[in-house]
This record gives sequence, C-alpha cells and structure tokens, in this order.
Amino acid sequence: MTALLATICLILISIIVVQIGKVTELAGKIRGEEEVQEQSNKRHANYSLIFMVLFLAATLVSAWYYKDSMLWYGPNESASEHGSSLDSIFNITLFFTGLVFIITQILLFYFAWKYRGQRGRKALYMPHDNRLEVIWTVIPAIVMTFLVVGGLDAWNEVMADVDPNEEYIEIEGTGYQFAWHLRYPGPDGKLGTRDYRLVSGTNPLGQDWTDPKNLDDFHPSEIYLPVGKKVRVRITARDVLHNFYLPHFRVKMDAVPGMPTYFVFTPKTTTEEYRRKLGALNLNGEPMYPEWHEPVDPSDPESPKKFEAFDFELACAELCGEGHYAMRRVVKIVSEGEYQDWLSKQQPYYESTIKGTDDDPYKEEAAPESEVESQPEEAEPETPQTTETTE
Ligand SMILES: [Cu+2]
Repeated sequence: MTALLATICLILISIIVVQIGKVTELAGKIRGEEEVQEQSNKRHANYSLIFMVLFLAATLVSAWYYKDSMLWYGPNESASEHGSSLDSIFNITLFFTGLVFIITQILLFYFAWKYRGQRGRKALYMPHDNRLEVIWTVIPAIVMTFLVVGGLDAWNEVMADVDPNEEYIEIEGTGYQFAWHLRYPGPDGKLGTRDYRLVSGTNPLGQDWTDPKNLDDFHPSEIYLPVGKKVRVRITARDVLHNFYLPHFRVKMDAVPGMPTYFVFTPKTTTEEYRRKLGALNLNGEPMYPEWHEPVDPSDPESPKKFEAFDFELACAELCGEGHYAMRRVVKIVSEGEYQDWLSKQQPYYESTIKGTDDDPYKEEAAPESEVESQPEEAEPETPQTTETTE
C-alpha cells in the first residue's frame, strides 16, 4: 500500500514538474526569452548577495560561540615557557587569514552580483595586466614572508635540543596500544639502553639489565615535574604511531616505532597555580571563568568544583586504535621540594620486578648497589643492534 502511494506521489510530482516547465516556456514566449533571462540573472545575483550576508553572519556567530576555545582566552593560557611564542604565531596567522577570508568572500559575491549577465553588456577581454600581477604577488609575498619567517623562528627556538652541559631532566614516554609507559632515569639522571628484542611481559620497554644505568630507572604512573626546570622528553612507540601531547604546555610530537623523537620544554606554572588561576574571582568577588566553578559531577552540587579538580594531562593525539581515548595520564607540576619528595618515594623497576628473577643478570652475584654505581661507563656492554639509544 505504502509503495503504491509513493509511486503515485512520484508520478504526480513528475507531472507537476513537467507542467511547470511548460508554463515557464509559454510565459517566456509571451514575454520574450531575453526578458526572462534578464530577470533570472537578477534574481540569482540577489540570492548570492543574501547568501553572502547569511554566510558571513554565521561565520561571525560561530567564531563568537567558540571564543572560549581560542588560545587568547584566559583559561587556555599556556603553562610552559615556549608556549606563548607558539600561541602568538597561531593568533597572528588566524588574524591575517581571517581578514583575507572576509575581504575575499565579500569581493567574490559582490562581483558576481555587479557583473551579472545584462542586456547589451559584453565581457571585457583582458589578457594581461602588469599592475594587477604585481599587486596580487607582492602583497601575499610580504604577508607570507612575515608569517613563515616568524613561524620558522618560533619553531627553531622551540625545537632546539638541550646542550649536554646544561642542567635538564630527561624522561621517556613510550606509547603502546593503549597507554603510555613512562620512565624516569633515577638518581644517576641517565636513562638506560633498550633493545626491542628484550621486550617481554616483565620487561615492557626491553631494558637491558646489564646496563647499570637501567638499574635505578623507575616507571611512574603519573608525570611529576618541578616548575622552572628544563625537561627533555624522549618519545618512542612500541607498536603503531602515537603522539605525545601535553596540550597545556604546547608540546606535541609523534611517537614513532623504531625512531625516537624528542621535545624540550620548561613548565612555568604549577598545578596549584593553574587551579588558582582557573578559580580566580574578579574585583566584585564573582568568578572570572564561571564554567570552571561548576561541580565536577553535575548531579552532585557538593562535588568539587572543576577548577579544584583540574589537572594537566598527557594525551595521545594520533588516532591509534579503538582504545585511543584511554591513553590519558595525569601531569603534575610541583615545587622542587615536592618533586624531590616524590622522587624519594619511587622504587626502581629493577628492584620491584626484576631483581632475583630469571631475568636478573646479577641473580647469582646479587650485585650490590654500590658496585653497580661504581662501574665505569666503558664497562657498559656494547649493544650496537639496539634500535633506540639514549642519545
Ligand atoms: Cu595512541
């Protein structure tokens, strides 16, 4: 029954369309083809002007709607030293491209309206115009030079590697489906060597236990870092592409299997300071950012406010599989004292999991800590086949 009705409807609609076509044709004959064409051109030109106004209005409304997501909005301020230079490059680029976008859209639709087909008007044949060529080459060239040089400058500054003689903390993040394995160097300040052939259930990073630098390395579940200290993150992956992303610190780098990458940054705001900023009140005692004063659990007004529960986070920014969203880790930026406190509570992975097992090369000798530390660097076994070095 439904099928029959649908078929009848379709037939009727086709008849109507055909009839409208016939009526238009007849009207055209009565009024003259040119007249009809002229009116149609005018109508379409006006439609395009209306479209332009609505389209630009929608652009501005959506820009306003998403203004709190923009980098210049208070709670989005970067928490690392290099962050503001990246942010200003983003904002300058957005300003110039936004300006060009609005001007070119207005011109596009205005010209379509102004030069619509009209009786007696002939298209102008203009094969070449040096003045125009110069204008539309030089202006974009100047703007692009400004943007590209500025961007390159910021990039070189941000991506500069550490000087081996300066003081920095090196940590390591290894992405796998679907989590981050974090590693800290322990008291010697050096990450031990790894070999992918040593990866096993108890040795998730393939650490070479004959390398004394590995014996004090520990695997925390959160990233703890002291404020104001330079940090170098060694970034690797165990299976597919991941991406080490610390959005609040403007740190983002691919984690590639077999090819360590790195990122250097200096946290400048502690977690506590950032929470206070999000929860700040203005002179009238009202919250500056009301959305951060909402309870974490909307159904429980007694639950902590969003700014109180805020934490920096590490996320994966490369769609790496179905558990991609679960690759979150908390990042805590603390004072030097709190950091030392936390460090002293960490147990080396070797101590907690490897020591005394079959994986332990010192099982028989029960290598004392002091002996391990006094081993000279040269005594370290050569493993040239390792895919990843501590360089
Ligand atoms: Cu991932």
